[in-house]
Amino acid sequence: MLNVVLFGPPGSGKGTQSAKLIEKYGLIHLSTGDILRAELAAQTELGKEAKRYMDKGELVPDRVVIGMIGRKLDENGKVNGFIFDGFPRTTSQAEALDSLLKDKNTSITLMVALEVPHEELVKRLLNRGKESGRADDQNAEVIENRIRVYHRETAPVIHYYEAQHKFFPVNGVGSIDDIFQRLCEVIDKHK
Ligand code: B4P
Repeated sequence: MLNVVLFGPPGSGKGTQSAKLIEKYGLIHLSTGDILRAELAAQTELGKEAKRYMDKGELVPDRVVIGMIGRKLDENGKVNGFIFDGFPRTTSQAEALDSLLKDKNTSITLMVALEVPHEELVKRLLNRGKESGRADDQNAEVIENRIRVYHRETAPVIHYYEAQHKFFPVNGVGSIDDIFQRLCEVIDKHK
């Protein structure tokens, strides 16, 4: 199986590139952000709990997202592999993911991390906020908090994969197609 963690700060292009990668490699896309937004739209108890965190740009508690990913892995039995988009976002989530995959006799192949400067992230997210209606993209303070939370809680996940020699940074600035080519080169080399 090919199991890719697509990593990067908010607005780095994870969702955008995932859509292209799943098509090329025939993978299942698991985006915790998308799953949480679907729960929110369906007004489930989980969605209502998640909303309290997402609206402020904070991370949803580990137990909630780990449970969600566990259920999604169980729903998808025999597949080529997965793209994990926006997950893991904490070291505890990374440890839990390793253990969930081990139960299925598989593991993470590599982590590709999109690197984009701060100002570009803010610009992209505010732009998306104008069109998408996403509450967390419309408020500059919430965007800054998401980026702060990324540096404080999520960036340390890099060390987790670095220690396993599975971390590969990729320049996330440029055209969507150019960035896609860069990602494919890294994946093809290590799959
Ligand atoms: P996510 O849905 O994961 O949102 P994101 O990281 O902000 O966006 P993404 O990275 O997918 O967007 P993209 O760059 O593709 O998370 C939202 C919230 O959910 C979190 O704040 C948190 O509360 C919660 N959450 C999710 N997962 C969690 C977890 N595991 N644990 C705890 N909480 C969790 O796109 C951004 C914009 O840039 C788009 O408009 C796109 O068109 C544009 N863009 C992309 N590539 C570009 C390029 N090359 N040039 C110019 N623009 C580009």
